[in-house]
Amino acid sequence: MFKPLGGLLWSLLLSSLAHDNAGRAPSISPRTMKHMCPRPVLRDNAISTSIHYHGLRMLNANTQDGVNGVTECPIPPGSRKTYTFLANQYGTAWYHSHFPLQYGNGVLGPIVIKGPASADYDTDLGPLVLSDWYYGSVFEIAHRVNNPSNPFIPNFPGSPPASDNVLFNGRNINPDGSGGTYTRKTLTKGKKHLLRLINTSLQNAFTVSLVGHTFQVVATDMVPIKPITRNHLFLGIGQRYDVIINANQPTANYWFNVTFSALPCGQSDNPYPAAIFSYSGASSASLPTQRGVAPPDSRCAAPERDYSPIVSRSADVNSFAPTTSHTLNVDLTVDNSQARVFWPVNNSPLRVNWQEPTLRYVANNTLSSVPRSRNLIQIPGSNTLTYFLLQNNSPIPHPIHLHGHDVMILGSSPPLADPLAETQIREYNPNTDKSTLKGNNPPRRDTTMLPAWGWLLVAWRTNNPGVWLFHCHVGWHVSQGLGVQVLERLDALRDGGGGSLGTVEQNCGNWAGWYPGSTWKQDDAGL
Ligand SMILES: [Cu+2]
Repeated sequence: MFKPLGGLLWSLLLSSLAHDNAGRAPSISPRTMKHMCPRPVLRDNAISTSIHYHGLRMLNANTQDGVNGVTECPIPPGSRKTYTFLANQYGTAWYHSHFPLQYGNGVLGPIVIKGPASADYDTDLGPLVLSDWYYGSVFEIAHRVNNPSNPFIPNFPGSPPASDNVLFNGRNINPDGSGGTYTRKTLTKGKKHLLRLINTSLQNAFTVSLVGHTFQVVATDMVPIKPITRNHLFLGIGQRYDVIINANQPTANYWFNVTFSALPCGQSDNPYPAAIFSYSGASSASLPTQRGVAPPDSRCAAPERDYSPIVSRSADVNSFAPTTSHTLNVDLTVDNSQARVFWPVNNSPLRVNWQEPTLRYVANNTLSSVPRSRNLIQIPGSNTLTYFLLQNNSPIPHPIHLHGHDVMILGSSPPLADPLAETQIREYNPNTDKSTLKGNNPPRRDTTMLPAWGWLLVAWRTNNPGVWLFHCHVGWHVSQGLGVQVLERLDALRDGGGGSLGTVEQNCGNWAGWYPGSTWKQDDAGL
């Protein structure tokens, strides 16, 4: 049974990951930071949690990935867990609860690991966290999203509500004008400013633009790229961009605008979500005067093809041929017997068991008894490329996130103008689609969009032993089953290549003692 979070006390402690003496460097080089120990501590008497570090690869540290039911048991009230890992990337990431939907109630935050950038800048403005926000508890809203007979959009089972607001670093004015404050960032005229954009939403995808200015993009998620200038940027859920803003306009205040696609990847009841970028010297009491022009509809997709990573990786696309075991078919279904909406993958909605994390099966050599509902896929090879083709048999686009890796985005079908008017998937067709694939240094990131009624082809190298969640980052959808677990390099994982498997049990005893008497019972994917 779901319970609202209202009135409960949270204490989430996370030591800063910023490395304040690692400034810019003239060229890209890896930096390694040791002894980073984020310490989320839950003090609460009614609910568990599990903290995931979105975008951090957890190289050889799968046991620290923070996914309840996969890499650990949930952290019950009164218990604690210290996550320990080597931060071997730099850039912009975020942490969030992987307990179902919980991050939609605010259990999230940005992570910045400072390092070099692929273009020069003067000032690091830090993160700008963009989040949809709902006045009710998302646990309560979930009842209606899951109920096929009472959807938020009539006759569309599973349709979610529009967000009540959009927050910028946790703040905004109330859309009805009754209170709140705009988030402001300060620009210095003549200077270049690095800004770290993060979409931490439960459901909303955003297009962002800054009136009178452009964005020089230098990183996609945690992958530095050759600098490329954009007038506006689309951010699916979980995605980040590091951008440089050149303050070359007259001293004034400027709107930083969020706009939405007309397609089904997010709407808000705030018609004009915005923050304010003020040149130093401009009146901090006044609002910007130029409202700006809305960018073209994103169609829920980023034009990612031109993003060229600085560190090149390539995949052989000519020899790619779809296989049943590496094709993931995504559907929207209604189970009338349960009166529930599901998002199954290959006809199976994912459901983990909090009491039986998948890594326990690895440790105990009992993988043959893993139930079908865990959607566990063991992939072959060691340090070889693995390919996955995703096919979306629905009109809803999905932000697809892989834990433990950046994926090469080899290709995807073009976004449709009006997917709700369509009824047929365009499956990947080698005869016509192979020539559109990009294998030579393709865009690379940890989250990318699966188009409505279309396909997405990604690849990664099996160089990180672990059980990695591969899922849609719409909170509703993963809770309704849209995900699989990928088991990579089992032998190395058994030998401690993902960290000591003994740590998997750390909170399981406490959790098993608490859960039977709690009023909170798993009734979804558990993620
Ligand atoms: Cu989805």
